[in-house]
Amino acid sequence: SSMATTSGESSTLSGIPWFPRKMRDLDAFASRTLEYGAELDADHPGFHDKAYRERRQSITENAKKYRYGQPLPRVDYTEQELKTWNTVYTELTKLYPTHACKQYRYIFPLLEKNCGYSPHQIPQLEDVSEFLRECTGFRLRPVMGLLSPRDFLNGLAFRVFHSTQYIRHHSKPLYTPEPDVCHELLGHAPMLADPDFAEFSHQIGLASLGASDEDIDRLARCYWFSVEFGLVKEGEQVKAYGAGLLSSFGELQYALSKEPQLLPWDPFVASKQPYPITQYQPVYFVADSFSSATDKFLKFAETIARPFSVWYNPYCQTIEIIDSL
Ligand code: TIH
Ligand code: FE2
Repeated sequence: SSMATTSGESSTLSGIPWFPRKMRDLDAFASRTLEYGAELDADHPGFHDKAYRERRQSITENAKKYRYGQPLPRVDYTEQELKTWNTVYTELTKLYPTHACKQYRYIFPLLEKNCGYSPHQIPQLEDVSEFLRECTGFRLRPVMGLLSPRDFLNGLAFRVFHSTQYIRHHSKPLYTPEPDVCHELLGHAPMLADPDFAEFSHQIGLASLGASDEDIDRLARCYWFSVEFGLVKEGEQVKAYGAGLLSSFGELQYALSKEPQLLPWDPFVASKQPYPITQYQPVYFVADSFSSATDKFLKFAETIARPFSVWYNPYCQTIEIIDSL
């Protein structure tokens, strides 16, 4: 039988890693960030720049304080930050017509019209989040830096996308190894407005709930080779849909050059494929479409051992557990 248990309880299922059961449970992630999160690594271009570090800290403090239901913090960006954004925006928008997938090209002008996307202003997460909610039910949530793959993927199960709000260091506008507001708003946000892509992302999130550590690793690699660095066929051509490409002027060109190796999207292969995080990817996976990428992903997700299945209840914003043992 398929009896859903009472929704929204944060009770622990014995032997299963904890996972959020209701939207408000995501508040628990706020203080847990990794690596570049609270303190910058020594080889980061901003490491020795005291003013940059302080600025970043004042932005991430608000992300840390954020709780479910509050409006997302607004940031009054400085002249220098706007200049960095202007460079990134100006260079990338030259490439989108030839390099970005058709869903991206369709949505981008809508963001210009509705959310203040322009070379002269950094859109506010709150405005973009509201727009996404109307398109696909996705919303943004501010985050200090990198979350653990488990927390980050769990957020997707609620159609919540955790976004940084600070900007990359002005010395290196065209590539950064870590997420920043350019990466979130130019890379991720436009794609999250597409219903098929949103569904694909949601399914990765659902598969991650209560998964073992090994399965989280496999899912994180699937996520990396799709949502972050995915390519998609468009007739005879190949275009980018991965956010890490759409936010990097350098890597976007490289990905569609003859240099990297391209493989057909196969989550069974992608889930085992290692990858570098501080340089261009040697391997990319090419999907036929987002709906076929989702079908293939769902076949893969069946191999994730879990003694229950889950369903997202969008009316209550809760995870329902079905056939729990
Ligand atoms: N490399 C991307 C950029 O320069 O915008 C940022 C990231 C991609 C993947 C994780 S962070
Ligand atoms: Fe990302």
